[in-house]
Amino acid sequence: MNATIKLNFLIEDKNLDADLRKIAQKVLAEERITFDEGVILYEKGELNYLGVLANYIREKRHGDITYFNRNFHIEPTNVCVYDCKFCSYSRLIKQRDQGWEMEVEGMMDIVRKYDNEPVTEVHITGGVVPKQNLEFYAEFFKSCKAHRPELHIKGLTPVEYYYIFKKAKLSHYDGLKYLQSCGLDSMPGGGAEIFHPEIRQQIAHDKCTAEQWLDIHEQAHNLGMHTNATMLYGHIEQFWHRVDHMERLRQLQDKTGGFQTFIPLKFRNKENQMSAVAEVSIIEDLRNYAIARIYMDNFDHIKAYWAMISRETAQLSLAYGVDDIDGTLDDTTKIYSMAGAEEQTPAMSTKELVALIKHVGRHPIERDTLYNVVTDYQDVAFEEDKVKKYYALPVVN
Ligand code: V47
Ligand code: SF4
Repeated sequence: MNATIKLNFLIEDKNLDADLRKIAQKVLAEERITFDEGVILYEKGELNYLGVLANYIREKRHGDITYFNRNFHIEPTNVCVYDCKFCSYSRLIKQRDQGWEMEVEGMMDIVRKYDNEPVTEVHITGGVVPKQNLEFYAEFFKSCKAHRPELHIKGLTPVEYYYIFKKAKLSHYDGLKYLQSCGLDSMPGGGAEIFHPEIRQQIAHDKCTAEQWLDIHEQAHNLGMHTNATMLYGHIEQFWHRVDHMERLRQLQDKTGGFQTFIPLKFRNKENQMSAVAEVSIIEDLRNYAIARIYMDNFDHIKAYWAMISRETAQLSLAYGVDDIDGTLDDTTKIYSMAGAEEQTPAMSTKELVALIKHVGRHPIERDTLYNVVTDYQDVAFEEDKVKKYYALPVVN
């Protein structure tokens, strides 16, 4: 059954709650849902209902297309001046002997490791330390571009930039403009956590505020850069805090149009100061992706970060609004493995990613950071033995 028929079926269901029917009608009419309706979705929306709405929007925008990219990560340090309660990965300055702090040359060694690989993006993020300052990143961005000009640098978050620009006595706009001239191309979505101060104060009390995070993205957009946005969910926040978070992003997107992708990040509870907080279920993950797809009507893409939620959940998410499952990557990212993610050494080849997407009836496309098509894999066949590792879940629709 196609997605439109399913949505109409649902709207005609006499047993459907009146609020939920109204929201479904709005989705069919392509009308924006309100803050209160966002909360209603979280409070009353069952998985099947949310899946029908989110998949309708997903297929209307992208059909079966599912994007991924070929990237690698550099985490310049895991030492950090901040003390986020959910962070399993960082070490405080006083414990810096237990962590790592790279020099520009060490980062360039990682870049050179990929010289013969067809990667299109380097994703850089990590902790915040005084010596990795404006000059440090300027030198790295310049060296990276000198070595491999076409490699897209998706680098650092407002958490790092707020600290670096304050020390350098530069405005957000001037700091970003300077680093853009050194080679910075775009910004990943990290550091957003939950914007509302009631929660932010408890989980990330000493890093940049919501307003500072949003302003740095706004200035990046003003400079013509594209950026992503994340939301760390499933810990001590309530549903309305998630809606508040998405609402702030939706408003900035109305203003600038500079966001590409919204990435909900599931809180993982291993070895951090919030280990007593239970993780939410996979059902809640899927509900959350679906509500994000419905609420964020001005975001083109919803991404599931497979390294964090497992390959199987990433496959399932493609029926709940997600159209992007991030990149092929090496074990260079430690943020999730240290927090208890299923993937302890997250690495997936292009063949594996393609198989994963095809097994749930979707159409794999390798993209670059800006969603230009690099390779359409729909009709590319790989050897069977590479795909047998995964469950072949039922084809969607
Ligand atoms: O900001 C840290 C999160 C983020 C935990 O833009 C945790 O393409 C869950 O932003 N449980 C960094 N999450 C990663 C990130 C990202 C990832 C993939 C793609 C993109 C993109 C961005 O990781 C942090 C924080 O929100 N995080 N600790 C944890 N225990
Ligand atoms: Fe530092 Fe980022 Fe960890 Fe917070 S989440 S402690 S800013 S590395």
